[in-house]
Parts: sequence; structure tokens; C-alpha cells
Amino acid sequence: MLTLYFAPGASSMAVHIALHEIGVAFEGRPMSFKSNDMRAPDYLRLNPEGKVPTLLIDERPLTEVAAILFYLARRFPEAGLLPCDDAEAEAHALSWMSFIASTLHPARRRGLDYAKGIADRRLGQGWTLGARYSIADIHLFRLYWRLFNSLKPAAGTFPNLDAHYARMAERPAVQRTIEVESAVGYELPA
Ligand SMILES: N[C@@H](CCC(=O)N[C@@H](CS)C(=O)NCC(=O)O)C(=O)O
Repeated sequence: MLTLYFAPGASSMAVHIALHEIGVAFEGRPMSFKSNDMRAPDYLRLNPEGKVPTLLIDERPLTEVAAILFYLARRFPEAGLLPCDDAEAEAHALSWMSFIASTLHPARRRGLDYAKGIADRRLGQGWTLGARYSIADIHLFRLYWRLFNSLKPAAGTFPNLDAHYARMAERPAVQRTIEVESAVGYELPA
């Protein structure tokens, strides 16, 4: 049994999208920033950092977006979210997700000037791994979705990321996730 603790629009959105891509049954547990749900003692026992996402795998907690995406892609290889047959391509997916978590995520808080160009140049045209869609695209999309909707970059600032965003927005799993999360309600700061 899989249980996802998520807050609408937060980092957990990436895991939410991946679960919809895979089509596996899961229980979603919405968490509220306003109600301080992430600071509740029961939740801190699952995720001592008090952050979302946490995925419960038969009651065992797994944290960190990159690790959860990796787990889901490996557990459900039929979804084709990771190039399991190619060590180098798989490592590139991990390289992207490390970059997203350690460089891009903190960059958002430092504003557009710092973030500008880093990911866009690295991305180029197409998916993060070139021709093949993967969990790294899901991770990147959530980060850019947040940046796009909070910092509102002028059109053309990030042409490659904009094209990637548009392709992701066409995916039913992305649309379903946004539908579910917006119905719960966004609480993220602007
Ligand atoms: N390194 C973590 C970051 C997760 C994260 O920053 N989550 C934020 C929401 S985007 C959070 O839950 N913050 C709760 C808080 O700061 O109270 C991951 O990749 O899973």
C-alpha cells in the first residue's frame, strides 16, 4: 500500500504526478501549511524535517523527492519512467535530479537573475535525457511550475523550460494532479 503525504503545489507535486503516470492505487493525505500539519509530532516521526513529500510504503516512510521518484520508477518499470537498461542514461537522470534538488530548488529563493539560464542552458530542446521522458522531467517540471507561477518570468526568459512546461502540461497525469491539488487548495506563499 502506498500513501502520499502532499501539499498542493509543493515539492510533493512531482511524486503525485509520477503516481498518476504509473496509474498505481495510492492514498493521498493532504497536508496544510496554514494548519502547521508538517510540524505535528506524528508527522515528524515519519519525516523529521517536517517537509513534504513523504511516501509510506506499507507504513515505512521514504522521504526526498528524488529518492521517491527513483523508487517508483524502479518498482514500476513498465511505466518507463527511468532507462533501467542503460546505466549511463540512468545516471544522467540522477544527475538532473541532484542538480534540481541541490542547485535549482534553492535558486528560486535567490530570484530570477541567479536562476536564469542555469537550467535552461542545461536542458536544451526536448526532454532532460534528450528523446526519452523520465522522472527527471517530472522533477524539473514541478520546480519550474512553481517558479513560473510565483516569479512569473517574462515570456522568452527561459525558452527551453517554457517549451518543456508546455509539453508536460499536455500530459494527462499532470492535468489530473493539478485538478486534484487545486481542488484541495493552494496555500504556498507567492
Ligand atoms: N529536499 C526535499 C525538499 C522538500 C521541501 O522543501 N518541501 C517543502 C515544500 S516545497 C516543505 O514541505 N516545507 C515545509 C516547511 O517548510 O514547513 C525534497 O526534495 O523532498
